[in-house]
Formats: sequence, structure tokens, C-alpha cells
Amino acid sequence: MSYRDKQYETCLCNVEEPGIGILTMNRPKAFNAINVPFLEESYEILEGFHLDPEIKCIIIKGNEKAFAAGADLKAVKDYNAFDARDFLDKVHKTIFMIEDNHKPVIAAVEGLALGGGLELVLASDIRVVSETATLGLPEINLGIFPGAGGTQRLPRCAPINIAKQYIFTGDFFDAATAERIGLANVVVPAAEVTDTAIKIAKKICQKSPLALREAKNAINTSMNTDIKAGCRAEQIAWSMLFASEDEKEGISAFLESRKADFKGK
Ligand code: CO8
Repeated sequence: MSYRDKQYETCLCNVEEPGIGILTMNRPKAFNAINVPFLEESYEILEGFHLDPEIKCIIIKGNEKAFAAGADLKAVKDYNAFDARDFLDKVHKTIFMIEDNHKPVIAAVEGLALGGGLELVLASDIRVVSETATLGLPEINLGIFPGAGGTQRLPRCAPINIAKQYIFTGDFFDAATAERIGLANVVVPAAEVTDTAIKIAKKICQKSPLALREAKNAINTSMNTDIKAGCRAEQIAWSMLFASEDEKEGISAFLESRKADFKGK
């Protein structure tokens, strides 16, 4: 059975607009707190989008009250060190399926994005945030610290001193702050969050999937390597696109003053 036809317990999977895969976190009574079933189901859906040639862009969203309030504390409370490590193995699978996904991922954030919820946002490529959202990494208040990449990804988008401040104090911050520190791409009224994410996704859907995939990979590589090695990786990927029909179509369409029709080939 295709991932598209399955009923999931903790998430909804929709392809509402052509080319746009939407993953909706669906544990409303628990503020979409992140548990093992959610990690397994969201991984399956995100991998489905990753492999599905009809999907060109992905949106991850919650509901108006919460994107996600972090790890399910009722589930993790009695973990021993090895249970915690196993849990984070599953967390990493989902988070890297976002970050390494061949398709661009847009987080559409309403309500609370806390702890692991914010870490899902930080792994996403583009973040659309409601002007009434509340964000934060409050793990320090629990005697732990952000374990799903927060200590790595927040200092890669916000200045390191700002990242340290929010990780050390656990203070929540608002959408305007998220925009100011470089975490949010755009802040919009709550009612416009999903539509704004879809608008950006529709624009992305018109581009070559091959060029998008290689551009995303080149940018991600740049975060983990020196500029010279990054430019070499970029060079190989860029040259490879000249073996694609999309590159021929894109440049021909420009020279013929028409809209390009990319096929992902
Ligand atoms: N886990 C489980 N249950 C939760 C969580 C949570 N993270 N957050 C809220 N709830 C539950 C409460 O226990 C309560 O349940 P019940 O009705 O059964 O008593 C219900 O939701 C309502 O909660 P409140 O009464 O506290 O409601 P408020 O509106 O006053 O506050 C808040 C809502 C702000 C969400 C507040 O509950 C809160 O601060 N929650 C904890 C947030 C937090 O600390 N998050 C970080 C968790 S640690 C983490 O995420 C580590 C990341 C590791 C991996 C992540 C995977 C990607």
C-alpha cells in the first residue's frame, strides 16, 4: 500500500495541491508532543515524499494551537540512558529525512514550537511563522538540553551568543524575535500561515526538481565543510545538471522567451 493511502495515528498525509506533500502533526490533545509512533509515521511519510516523483515540495505543519510542544514528556519520563539513545536514533532518522530530503521542506508554524518541535523547524529549509507563535528551547528547565540538533542548528542561523542565551535560559521568544534572529523567513498573521507556505511551495514546484535537489545539497554541504571543498562539491553538482533535459529546457525556454516546462529528467 502506498504511503499516500495509509491511515496514520499521529499524522495526516495529504497531497492537496499538485506537487505539494503536506505532513500535518495530529496529536492535538497533547500539543503534538513527539512520541515514537509520531517519529516512525512521520519518517514513513517524509520518505514517501522523498521518493515520490510527483512531489516537488513538502510542507510540515501542526494546528493553530501548536506546531509541536517538544518530546512527549509522559513517554520519555522513565527512560534510562539507553532508551534515550534509542529514542534519539529515531529522532535523527526523522530530522535527517527532513534535512537530507531531495525536496525542499517548508515549516508552517502556528502556536507553540518548543523543544523538539522547534528542532523540526530548524531542520526545515524555509520557515513561515505566525505572528502569534511562541517558540523556544526550554529543555534546560527539565535538567537536559536540546537533543534533536538544537545546539547545532540554532547557532547556525542565529548569532552564537543569541543561541546560547535561549538555550541557557530556556526563555520562550515571539515571532518578531524569530524573524530578527534569522530563524523565521517570514512572519504572517495566523490565518495566512498555510496559504503563505503553499504560495512559496507553488513557486518552488515550477522549478527543476533536479536543480532544487542539487542546490539544497550544495547549501547543506557548505554548512559542514570549508568554502573550497564546498565550491568543489558545488562545481560537480552544477556540471552534472548539464547532463539533464531540465537544463536544456530551462536555457532554451529563456532564449525563446517562454515558460520552462521542467520534467525532472
Ligand atoms: N509532553 C507531554 N505532554 C505535554 C507536553 C509535552 N511536551 N506539553 C504539554 N503537555 C500536556 C500537559 O502535561 C497537560 O496534560 P494533562 O492535561 O494531561 O495534564 C496538557 O498538555 C496541557 O498542558 P498545560 O496544562 O501545561 O497547558 P498550558 O497551556 O499551561 O502550557 C505548554 C502549555 C506551554 C506547552 C506547557 O505545557 C509546556 O511548557 N510544556 C512543556 C514544553 C517543553 O518543555 N518542551 C520540551 C520537551 S523536551 C524536548 O523536546 C527534547 C527534544 C528531544 C527530541 C525531540 C524530537 C524531535
